[in-house]
Amino acid sequence: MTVLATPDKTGSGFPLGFDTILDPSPLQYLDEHGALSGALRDDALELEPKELLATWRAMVIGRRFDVQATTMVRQGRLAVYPSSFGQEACEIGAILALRSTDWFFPTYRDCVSLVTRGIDPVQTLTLLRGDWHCGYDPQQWRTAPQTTPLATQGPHAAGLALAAKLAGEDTVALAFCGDGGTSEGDFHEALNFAAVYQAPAIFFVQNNQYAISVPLAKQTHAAALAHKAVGYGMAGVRVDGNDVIAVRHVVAEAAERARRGQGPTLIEAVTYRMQAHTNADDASRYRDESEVEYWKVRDPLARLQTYLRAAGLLTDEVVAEANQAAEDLAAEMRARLGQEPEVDHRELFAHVYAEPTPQLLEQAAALQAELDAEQLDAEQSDAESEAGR
Ligand SMILES: Cc1ncc(C[n+]2csc(CCOP(=O)(O)OP(=O)(O)O)c2C)c(N)n1
Ligand SMILES: [Mg+2]
Repeated sequence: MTVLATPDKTGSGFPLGFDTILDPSPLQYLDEHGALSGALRDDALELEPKELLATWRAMVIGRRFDVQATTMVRQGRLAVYPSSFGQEACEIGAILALRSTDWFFPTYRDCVSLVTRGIDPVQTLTLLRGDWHCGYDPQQWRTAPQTTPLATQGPHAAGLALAAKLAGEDTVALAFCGDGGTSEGDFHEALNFAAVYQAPAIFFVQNNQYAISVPLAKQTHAAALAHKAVGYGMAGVRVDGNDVIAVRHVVAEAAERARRGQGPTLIEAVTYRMQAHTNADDASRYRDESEVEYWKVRDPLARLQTYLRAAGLLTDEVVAEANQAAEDLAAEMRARLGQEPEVDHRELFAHVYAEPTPQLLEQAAALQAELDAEQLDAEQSDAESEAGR
């Protein structure tokens, strides 16, 4: 569903029919059986077979990364991991539609996107190991640190997009956000600012139906989150978020519009959070297994795979190579995350303010005193057990 293709300022009236507003059916290229669907049939497949295979391969690798990260949490090697299992069409399709010179503003759920951008997989997990920094160089990768405070990345993306426009660059800024994040003030301020200044920004909402335990019906009364674009006078589109070809297509189109000076786009991608919110959450307390089953058959990876098989593009060799690459990645994650990182506790206080406040200095001294006392205790009990031998 394209909510608003191009704002019509010529005086011919509101560019939307009410039917369009009330029809929230998402744009789709492949249906859940991997067969060609309706609306995008003619224009979406500008992707060469080589690119389709590369997209599929990135999904295989992204999924393996996700499964491995979930396992590493259970082993105590990661503090927390918000899984994006089942959201790969969004995580990967959106990134592959960007240029490497574009900026990306991810949330905590978007490690798979970072991996797809080419960032070292172990570095992408730095924050989730409990470190104070994001692990990679945001400038080098044109990827902001993953944000945990909901929707704060929206204004960052809007600001960067406007700065790029003023500098005469053709950079686009894409910010991810969850369905829950759309209830934050920051989300609306970002959209309004970007629309007023016609900033080359894309606001991509991964509507995975839940904000922790809060279902979409309690998040909004609107028929579609994409409708919010209308209120800000920007283009809006609702896409099947489990259809990677459709996602790539709408993001590429939004980026093209932004580069042509036609301003921001709001994309709502309809998908599903297959796992619990994080390992700290028990989803069975607030949703039915039948709902998960419904989405299982809409799996984005299986859908593309079926399509590629039927098209004769996916040979056994191609599958074997991708699976091997995914297993190599998982093995590397196990090996590198299995090592204890070198941690200097003083770093906790080092980068909070340019000049540390008296309170910070006091806390740093208290922690040091506690660690010194622990050390002394350990040395004394070592000496006692030595003497007792
Ligand atoms: C400003 C802010 N308020 C509350 C929270 C606590 N919180 C963390 S995740 C979350 C739910 C977010 O849901 P959604 O935006 O749909 O993203 P998802 O986790 O589904 O990807 C909430 C409320 C937070 N991180 N930041
Ligand atoms: Mg959500």
